[in-house]
Amino acid sequence: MNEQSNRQAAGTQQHFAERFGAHPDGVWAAPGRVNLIGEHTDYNEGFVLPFAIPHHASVAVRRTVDGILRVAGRQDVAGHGAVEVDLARLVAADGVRVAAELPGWARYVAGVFWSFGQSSREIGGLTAGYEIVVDSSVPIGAGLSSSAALECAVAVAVDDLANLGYNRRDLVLVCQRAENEFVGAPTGILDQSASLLSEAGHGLFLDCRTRVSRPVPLALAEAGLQILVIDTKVSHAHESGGYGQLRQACETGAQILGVPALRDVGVGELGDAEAVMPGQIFARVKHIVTENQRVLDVVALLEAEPFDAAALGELLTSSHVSMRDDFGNSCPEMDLAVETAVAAGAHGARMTGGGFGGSAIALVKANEADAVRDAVVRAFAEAGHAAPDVFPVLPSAGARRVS
Ligand code: GAF
Repeated sequence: MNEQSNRQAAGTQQHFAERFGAHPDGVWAAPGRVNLIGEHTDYNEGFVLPFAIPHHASVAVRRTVDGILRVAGRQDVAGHGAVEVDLARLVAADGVRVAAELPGWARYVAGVFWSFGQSSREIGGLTAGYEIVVDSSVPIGAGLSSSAALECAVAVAVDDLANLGYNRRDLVLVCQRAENEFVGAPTGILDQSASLLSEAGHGLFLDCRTRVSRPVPLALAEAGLQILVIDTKVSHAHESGGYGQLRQACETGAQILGVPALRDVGVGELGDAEAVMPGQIFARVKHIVTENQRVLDVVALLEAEPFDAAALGELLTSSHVSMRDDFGNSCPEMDLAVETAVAAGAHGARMTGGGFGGSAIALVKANEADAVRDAVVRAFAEAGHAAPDVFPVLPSAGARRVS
Protein backbone atom coordinates (compact mmCIF):
# COMPACT_ATOMS: atom_id res chain seq x y z
CA MET A 1 0.00 0.00 0.00
CA ASN A 2 1.27 3.46 -0.75
CA GLU A 3 0.99 6.55 1.40
CA GLN A 4 -2.14 7.83 -0.35
CA SER A 5 -4.02 4.59 0.21
CA ASN A 6 -2.87 4.42 3.84
CA ARG A 7 -4.26 7.92 4.31
CA GLN A 8 -7.52 7.01 2.62
CA ALA A 9 -7.93 3.89 4.79
CA ALA A 10 -7.20 5.86 7.95
CA GLY A 11 -9.67 8.57 6.91
CA THR A 12 -12.40 6.02 6.17
CA GLN A 13 -11.79 4.38 9.54
CA GLN A 14 -11.89 7.69 11.38
CA HIS A 15 -15.07 8.76 9.64
CA PHE A 16 -16.62 5.45 10.62
CA ALA A 17 -15.79 6.10 14.28
CA GLU A 18 -17.30 9.59 14.09
CA ARG A 19 -20.41 8.42 12.28
CA PHE A 20 -21.17 5.21 14.17
CA GLY A 21 -19.34 5.76 17.49
CA ALA A 22 -17.39 2.50 17.26
CA HIS A 23 -14.40 0.95 15.51
CA PRO A 24 -15.07 -0.93 12.28
CA ASP A 25 -14.18 -4.62 12.07
CA GLY A 26 -11.89 -3.75 9.18
CA VAL A 27 -11.30 -1.69 6.03
CA TRP A 28 -11.34 -3.20 2.54
CA ALA A 29 -10.28 -1.54 -0.73
CA ALA A 30 -10.99 -2.23 -4.39
CA PRO A 31 -9.52 -0.32 -7.35
CA GLY A 32 -10.94 1.35 -10.42
CA ARG A 33 -9.47 0.33 -13.75
CA VAL A 34 -8.40 1.46 -17.13
CA ASN A 35 -8.92 -0.92 -19.99
CA LEU A 36 -5.71 -1.06 -22.02
CA ILE A 37 -7.63 -2.59 -24.92
CA GLY A 38 -10.71 -4.73 -25.63
CA GLU A 39 -13.73 -2.41 -25.58
CA HIS A 40 -17.29 -3.77 -25.56
CA THR A 41 -15.86 -7.22 -26.26
CA ASP A 42 -16.77 -8.52 -22.79
CA TYR A 43 -20.51 -9.03 -23.36
CA ASN A 44 -19.67 -10.43 -26.80
CA GLU A 45 -17.79 -13.22 -24.99
CA GLY A 46 -14.45 -11.98 -26.31
CA PHE A 47 -11.14 -10.76 -24.88
CA VAL A 48 -10.19 -7.81 -22.68
CA LEU A 49 -6.94 -6.50 -21.19
CA PRO A 50 -7.61 -4.05 -18.32
CA PHE A 51 -5.42 -3.15 -15.38
CA ALA A 52 -6.26 -1.83 -11.91
CA ILE A 53 -5.31 1.77 -11.14
CA PRO A 54 -4.14 3.16 -7.79
CA HIS A 55 -7.44 5.04 -7.31
CA HIS A 56 -9.77 2.90 -5.25
CA ALA A 57 -12.94 2.66 -3.22
CA SER A 58 -12.51 1.82 0.46
CA VAL A 59 -15.16 0.65 2.89
CA ALA A 60 -14.95 0.52 6.68
CA VAL A 61 -17.39 -2.14 7.85
CA ARG A 62 -18.78 -3.41 11.14
CA ARG A 63 -21.05 -6.38 11.43
CA THR A 64 -23.95 -5.79 13.83
CA VAL A 65 -27.01 -7.74 14.99
CA ASP A 66 -30.05 -5.55 14.32
CA GLY A 67 -30.71 -6.64 10.75
CA ILE A 68 -30.20 -3.14 9.32
CA LEU A 69 -27.73 -2.05 6.67
CA ARG A 70 -26.55 1.51 7.44
CA VAL A 71 -24.39 3.13 4.79
CA ALA A 72 -22.79 6.56 4.87
CA GLY A 73 -20.46 8.16 2.36
CA ARG A 74 -17.32 9.86 3.63
CA GLN A 75 -17.71 12.50 0.95
CA ASP A 76 -21.49 12.23 1.17
CA VAL A 77 -21.44 11.98 -2.59
CA ALA A 78 -25.14 12.53 -3.13
CA GLY A 79 -25.58 14.87 -0.17
CA HIS A 80 -27.42 12.20 1.85
CA GLY A 81 -26.79 11.12 5.43
CA ALA A 82 -26.68 7.43 6.39
CA VAL A 83 -29.03 5.33 4.27
CA GLU A 84 -30.86 2.58 6.19
CA VAL A 85 -32.17 -0.61 4.64
CA ASP A 86 -33.82 -3.65 6.26
CA LEU A 87 -31.57 -6.51 5.10
CA ALA A 88 -34.09 -9.38 5.29
CA ARG A 89 -36.50 -7.37 3.13
CA LEU A 90 -33.71 -6.29 0.81
CA VAL A 91 -32.45 -9.78 -0.02
CA ALA A 92 -35.99 -11.03 -0.63
CA ALA A 93 -36.94 -8.05 -2.78
CA ASP A 94 -37.33 -7.52 -6.48
CA GLY A 95 -33.97 -5.90 -7.37
CA VAL A 96 -34.48 -2.96 -9.72
CA ARG A 97 -37.69 -1.81 -7.99
CA VAL A 98 -36.00 -1.48 -4.57
CA ALA A 99 -32.93 0.15 -6.07
CA ALA A 100 -35.04 2.98 -7.44
CA GLU A 101 -35.85 4.05 -3.86
CA LEU A 102 -32.16 4.46 -2.93
CA PRO A 103 -29.82 7.39 -3.65
CA GLY A 104 -27.26 6.74 -6.46
CA TRP A 105 -24.15 5.37 -4.77
CA ALA A 106 -26.06 3.45 -2.07
CA ARG A 107 -27.55 1.29 -4.86
CA TYR A 108 -24.16 -0.28 -5.50
CA VAL A 109 -23.73 -1.18 -1.84
CA ALA A 110 -27.27 -2.50 -1.33
CA GLY A 111 -27.05 -4.24 -4.71
CA VAL A 112 -24.17 -6.40 -3.54
CA PHE A 113 -26.14 -7.55 -0.46
CA TRP A 114 -29.14 -8.25 -2.68
CA SER A 115 -27.00 -10.16 -5.16
CA PHE A 116 -25.33 -12.27 -2.47
CA GLY A 117 -28.85 -13.06 -1.26
CA GLN A 118 -29.71 -14.55 -4.68
CA SER A 119 -26.98 -17.19 -4.45
CA SER A 120 -25.88 -17.61 -0.82
CA ARG A 121 -26.99 -20.30 1.54
CA GLU A 122 -25.50 -18.34 4.46
CA ILE A 123 -28.38 -15.81 4.54
CA GLY A 124 -28.10 -15.40 8.35
CA GLY A 125 -24.57 -13.96 8.13
CA LEU A 126 -25.66 -11.73 5.31
CA THR A 127 -28.69 -10.26 7.03
CA ALA A 128 -27.18 -9.94 10.54
CA GLY A 129 -26.76 -6.17 10.14
CA TYR A 130 -23.90 -3.97 8.84
CA GLU A 131 -22.62 -0.44 9.28
CA ILE A 132 -20.54 0.83 6.37
CA VAL A 133 -18.68 4.01 5.57
CA VAL A 134 -17.75 4.39 1.93
CA ASP A 135 -14.91 6.46 0.55
CA SER A 136 -13.44 6.63 -2.93
CA SER A 137 -10.63 8.26 -4.87
CA VAL A 138 -11.94 6.96 -8.22
CA PRO A 139 -13.35 9.92 -10.16
CA ILE A 140 -17.10 9.43 -10.68
CA GLY A 141 -18.47 9.27 -14.24
CA ALA A 142 -14.94 9.32 -15.69
CA GLY A 143 -15.11 5.84 -17.23
CA LEU A 144 -12.70 4.46 -14.61
CA SER A 145 -15.18 2.08 -12.95
CA SER A 146 -16.00 3.94 -9.78
CA SER A 147 -19.17 1.86 -9.38
CA ALA A 148 -17.47 -1.51 -9.85
CA ALA A 149 -14.76 -0.45 -7.37
CA LEU A 150 -17.44 0.23 -4.76
CA GLU A 151 -19.28 -3.04 -5.45
CA CYS A 152 -16.07 -5.05 -5.24
CA ALA A 153 -14.91 -3.40 -2.00
CA VAL A 154 -18.28 -4.22 -0.40
CA ALA A 155 -18.25 -7.75 -1.83
CA VAL A 156 -14.82 -8.70 -0.44
CA ALA A 157 -15.71 -7.14 2.95
CA VAL A 158 -19.04 -8.96 3.30
CA ASP A 159 -17.60 -12.22 1.98
CA ASP A 160 -14.90 -12.01 4.69
CA LEU A 161 -17.12 -10.90 7.57
CA ALA A 162 -19.99 -13.29 6.88
CA ASN A 163 -17.65 -16.16 5.89
CA LEU A 164 -19.52 -16.65 2.65
CA GLY A 165 -16.56 -18.48 1.09
CA TYR A 166 -16.80 -17.17 -2.49
CA ASN A 167 -13.72 -17.25 -4.70
CA ARG A 168 -12.74 -14.11 -6.60
CA ARG A 169 -14.14 -15.34 -9.91
CA ASP A 170 -17.53 -15.92 -8.37
CA LEU A 171 -17.43 -12.54 -6.63
CA VAL A 172 -17.09 -11.04 -10.13
CA LEU A 173 -20.48 -12.55 -10.99
CA VAL A 174 -22.05 -11.44 -7.70
CA CYS A 175 -21.02 -7.85 -8.44
CA GLN A 176 -22.06 -8.06 -12.09
CA ARG A 177 -25.53 -9.26 -11.05
CA ALA A 178 -25.78 -6.31 -8.63
CA GLU A 179 -24.99 -3.97 -11.52
CA ASN A 180 -27.25 -5.70 -14.09
CA GLU A 181 -30.29 -6.70 -12.06
CA PHE A 182 -30.28 -4.28 -9.13
CA VAL A 183 -28.84 -1.04 -10.54
CA GLY A 184 -30.11 -1.88 -14.02
CA ALA A 185 -26.96 -1.30 -16.13
CA PRO A 186 -26.56 -4.07 -18.77
CA THR A 187 -22.76 -4.32 -18.44
CA GLY A 188 -20.35 -7.24 -18.88
CA ILE A 189 -17.65 -8.58 -16.52
CA LEU A 190 -14.74 -6.33 -17.50
CA ASP A 191 -14.80 -3.84 -14.64
CA GLN A 192 -15.46 -6.24 -11.77
CA SER A 193 -12.83 -8.68 -13.07
CA ALA A 194 -10.22 -5.91 -13.26
CA SER A 195 -11.02 -4.76 -9.73
CA LEU A 196 -11.05 -8.24 -8.16
CA LEU A 197 -8.39 -10.13 -10.14
CA SER A 198 -5.66 -7.63 -11.10
CA GLU A 199 -2.06 -7.87 -9.94
CA ALA A 200 0.36 -4.96 -9.51
CA GLY A 201 2.64 -4.42 -12.52
CA HIS A 202 0.41 -6.48 -14.82
CA GLY A 203 -2.52 -6.26 -17.15
CA LEU A 204 -5.27 -8.86 -16.80
CA PHE A 205 -5.84 -10.84 -19.99
CA LEU A 206 -9.34 -12.26 -19.65
CA ASP A 207 -11.32 -14.53 -21.92
CA CYS A 208 -14.87 -13.42 -21.11
CA ARG A 209 -16.42 -16.65 -22.42
CA THR A 210 -14.42 -19.12 -20.31
CA ARG A 211 -13.62 -16.53 -17.59
CA VAL A 212 -10.03 -17.82 -17.63
CA SER A 213 -7.52 -15.03 -17.06
CA ARG A 214 -3.79 -14.57 -16.73
CA PRO A 215 -1.58 -11.67 -15.72
CA VAL A 216 0.42 -10.09 -18.56
CA PRO A 217 3.54 -8.12 -17.60
CA LEU A 218 3.16 -4.39 -18.13
CA ALA A 219 6.57 -3.09 -17.12
CA LEU A 220 5.98 0.53 -18.10
CA ALA A 221 8.51 2.31 -15.88
CA GLU A 222 11.27 -0.14 -16.86
CA ALA A 223 10.58 0.68 -20.52
CA GLY A 224 10.66 4.45 -19.85
CA LEU A 225 6.92 4.67 -20.51
CA GLN A 226 3.85 6.04 -18.79
CA ILE A 227 0.15 5.65 -19.35
CA LEU A 228 -1.66 8.94 -18.93
CA VAL A 229 -5.35 9.09 -18.17
CA ILE A 230 -7.11 12.03 -19.82
CA ASP A 231 -10.41 12.55 -18.03
CA THR A 232 -12.40 14.60 -20.56
CA LYS A 233 -14.96 15.56 -17.88
CA VAL A 234 -17.73 14.49 -20.24
CA SER A 235 -19.75 12.42 -17.83
CA HIS A 236 -21.48 9.17 -18.80
CA ALA A 237 -23.76 6.53 -17.24
CA HIS A 238 -24.50 3.05 -18.55
CA GLU A 239 -27.94 2.58 -16.98
CA SER A 240 -29.51 4.45 -19.82
CA GLY A 241 -29.05 5.23 -23.47
CA GLY A 242 -26.25 4.33 -25.81
CA TYR A 243 -24.58 1.42 -24.03
CA GLY A 244 -27.69 -0.77 -24.12
CA GLN A 245 -28.34 0.08 -27.78
CA LEU A 246 -24.81 -0.94 -28.74
CA ARG A 247 -25.18 -4.19 -26.88
CA GLN A 248 -28.46 -4.80 -28.70
CA ALA A 249 -26.82 -4.11 -32.09
CA CYS A 250 -24.09 -6.65 -31.32
CA GLU A 251 -26.67 -9.27 -30.38
CA THR A 252 -28.59 -8.58 -33.59
CA GLY A 253 -25.36 -9.00 -35.57
CA ALA A 254 -24.64 -12.34 -33.90
CA GLN A 255 -28.20 -13.50 -34.57
CA ILE A 256 -28.00 -12.62 -38.26
CA LEU A 257 -24.72 -14.54 -38.52
CA GLY A 258 -26.19 -17.49 -36.63
CA VAL A 259 -23.45 -17.56 -33.97
CA PRO A 260 -23.85 -17.61 -30.16
CA ALA A 261 -21.77 -14.42 -29.83
CA LEU A 262 -19.56 -12.17 -31.97
CA ARG A 263 -16.58 -13.89 -30.37
CA ASP A 264 -17.26 -16.65 -32.87
CA VAL A 265 -16.62 -14.45 -35.92
CA GLY A 266 -13.07 -14.12 -37.29
CA VAL A 267 -11.60 -11.11 -39.09
CA GLY A 268 -11.49 -13.17 -42.32
CA GLU A 269 -15.28 -13.64 -42.19
CA LEU A 270 -16.12 -9.95 -42.17
CA GLY A 271 -16.44 -9.73 -45.96
CA ASP A 272 -19.29 -12.25 -45.95
CA ALA A 273 -20.90 -10.60 -42.91
CA GLU A 274 -21.11 -7.23 -44.65
CA ALA A 275 -23.29 -8.66 -47.39
CA VAL A 276 -26.00 -9.96 -45.06
CA MET A 277 -26.75 -7.13 -42.63
CA PRO A 278 -27.63 -3.42 -42.50
CA GLY A 279 -24.61 -1.10 -42.68
CA GLN A 280 -24.84 0.19 -39.13
CA ILE A 281 -25.08 -3.27 -37.59
CA PHE A 282 -22.11 -4.36 -39.70
CA ALA A 283 -20.06 -1.41 -38.44
CA ARG A 284 -20.72 -2.48 -34.82
CA VAL A 285 -19.84 -6.08 -35.66
CA LYS A 286 -16.65 -4.98 -37.40
CA HIS A 287 -15.45 -3.12 -34.31
CA ILE A 288 -15.98 -6.13 -32.05
CA VAL A 289 -14.38 -8.64 -34.40
CA THR A 290 -11.30 -6.48 -35.09
CA GLU A 291 -11.04 -5.43 -31.43
CA ASN A 292 -10.83 -9.05 -30.30
CA GLN A 293 -7.93 -9.55 -32.70
CA ARG A 294 -6.24 -6.36 -31.43
CA VAL A 295 -6.40 -7.66 -27.85
CA LEU A 296 -4.67 -10.88 -28.92
CA ASP A 297 -2.06 -8.87 -30.82
CA VAL A 298 -1.38 -6.64 -27.81
CA VAL A 299 -1.01 -9.64 -25.49
CA ALA A 300 1.47 -11.21 -27.94
CA LEU A 301 3.44 -7.95 -28.06
CA LEU A 302 3.58 -7.55 -24.29
CA GLU A 303 4.60 -11.15 -23.69
CA ALA A 304 7.55 -10.70 -26.08
CA GLU A 305 9.68 -8.70 -23.66
CA PRO A 306 11.08 -6.14 -24.25
CA PHE A 307 7.93 -5.03 -26.00
CA ASP A 308 7.68 -2.77 -29.02
CA ALA A 309 6.11 0.42 -27.64
CA ALA A 310 5.49 1.96 -31.07
CA ALA A 311 3.61 -1.15 -32.24
CA LEU A 312 1.58 -1.20 -29.03
CA GLY A 313 0.71 2.48 -29.51
CA GLU A 314 -0.48 1.84 -33.06
CA LEU A 315 -2.84 -0.88 -31.88
CA LEU A 316 -4.25 1.44 -29.20
CA THR A 317 -4.90 4.18 -31.74
CA SER A 318 -6.49 1.72 -34.19
CA SER A 319 -8.83 0.67 -31.40
CA HIS A 320 -9.87 4.28 -30.96
CA VAL A 321 -10.40 4.82 -34.67
CA SER A 322 -12.55 1.69 -34.72
CA MET A 323 -14.73 3.05 -31.90
CA ARG A 324 -14.91 6.50 -33.48
CA ASP A 325 -15.75 5.33 -37.00
CA ASP A 326 -17.47 1.96 -36.55
CA PHE A 327 -18.79 1.55 -33.03
CA GLY A 328 -20.07 5.11 -32.68
CA ASN A 329 -19.36 5.56 -28.96
CA SER A 330 -16.77 8.34 -29.04
CA CYS A 331 -17.43 12.09 -28.72
CA PRO A 332 -15.65 15.24 -29.96
CA GLU A 333 -13.77 15.83 -26.70
CA MET A 334 -12.47 12.25 -26.76
CA ASP A 335 -11.36 12.47 -30.39
CA LEU A 336 -9.59 15.73 -29.64
CA ALA A 337 -7.80 14.18 -26.64
CA VAL A 338 -6.61 11.21 -28.71
CA GLU A 339 -5.57 13.22 -31.78
CA THR A 340 -3.75 15.84 -29.72
CA ALA A 341 -1.92 13.26 -27.58
CA VAL A 342 -0.69 11.40 -30.68
CA ALA A 343 0.29 14.64 -32.45
CA ALA A 344 2.25 15.66 -29.33
CA GLY A 345 4.32 12.46 -29.43
CA ALA A 346 2.28 9.73 -27.69
CA HIS A 347 2.92 6.25 -29.13
CA GLY A 348 -0.84 5.82 -29.22
CA ALA A 349 -4.07 6.75 -27.47
CA ARG A 350 -7.63 5.55 -27.19
CA MET A 351 -10.86 6.00 -25.29
CA THR A 352 -11.08 3.59 -22.37
CA GLY A 353 -14.31 2.18 -20.93
CA GLY A 354 -17.86 2.22 -22.23
CA GLY A 355 -17.61 5.55 -24.04
CA PHE A 356 -19.90 8.54 -24.75
CA GLY A 357 -17.46 10.48 -22.57
CA GLY A 358 -15.22 9.47 -19.71
CA SER A 359 -11.48 9.06 -20.17
CA ALA A 360 -8.85 8.38 -22.80
CA ILE A 361 -5.49 6.77 -22.16
CA ALA A 362 -2.27 7.71 -23.91
CA LEU A 363 0.93 5.64 -24.01
CA VAL A 364 3.78 8.15 -23.74
CA LYS A 365 7.52 8.24 -23.17
CA ALA A 366 7.89 9.19 -19.49
CA ASN A 367 10.06 12.18 -20.38
CA GLU A 368 7.39 13.51 -22.78
CA ALA A 369 4.43 13.10 -20.44
CA ASP A 370 4.36 16.78 -19.44
CA ALA A 371 4.47 17.95 -23.05
CA VAL A 372 1.58 15.64 -24.00
CA ARG A 373 -0.46 16.77 -21.00
CA ASP A 374 0.17 20.46 -21.77
CA ALA A 375 -0.78 19.98 -25.41
CA VAL A 376 -4.09 18.31 -24.48
CA VAL A 377 -4.94 20.95 -21.88
CA ARG A 378 -4.19 23.69 -24.42
CA ALA A 379 -6.24 22.06 -27.16
CA PHE A 380 -9.25 21.73 -24.82
CA ALA A 381 -9.00 25.40 -23.82
CA GLU A 382 -8.77 26.49 -27.47
CA ALA A 383 -11.82 24.38 -28.36
CA GLY A 384 -13.79 25.87 -25.47
CA HIS A 385 -14.11 22.53 -23.62
CA ALA A 386 -13.94 22.21 -19.82
CA ALA A 387 -10.37 21.60 -18.61
CA PRO A 388 -9.48 17.88 -18.64
CA ASP A 389 -7.71 16.12 -15.77
CA VAL A 390 -4.53 14.43 -16.96
CA PHE A 391 -2.60 12.07 -14.66
CA PRO A 392 -0.36 8.99 -14.91
CA VAL A 393 -1.50 5.57 -13.65
CA LEU A 394 0.51 2.46 -12.81
CA PRO A 395 -0.91 -1.08 -12.99
CA SER A 396 -1.90 -1.74 -9.38
CA ALA A 397 -3.12 -4.49 -7.08
CA GLY A 398 -6.69 -5.79 -7.03
CA ALA A 399 -9.19 -5.74 -4.15
CA ARG A 400 -7.81 -6.44 -0.68
CA ARG A 401 -8.29 -6.03 3.05
CA VAL A 402 -6.24 -3.05 4.17
CA SER A 403 -6.76 -3.04 7.95
C1 GAF B 1 -18.34 -0.50 -19.25
C2 GAF B 1 -18.96 -1.83 -18.85
F1 GAF B 1 -19.25 -1.83 -17.52
C3 GAF B 1 -18.05 -3.00 -19.18
O1 GAF B 1 -18.70 -4.21 -18.90
C4 GAF B 1 -17.58 -2.96 -20.63
O2 GAF B 1 -18.59 -3.38 -21.51
C5 GAF B 1 -17.07 -1.55 -20.98
O3 GAF B 1 -18.00 -0.54 -20.64
C6 GAF B 1 -16.76 -1.42 -22.45
O4 GAF B 1 -15.66 -2.23 -22.77
O5 GAF B 1 -17.21 -0.22 -18.48
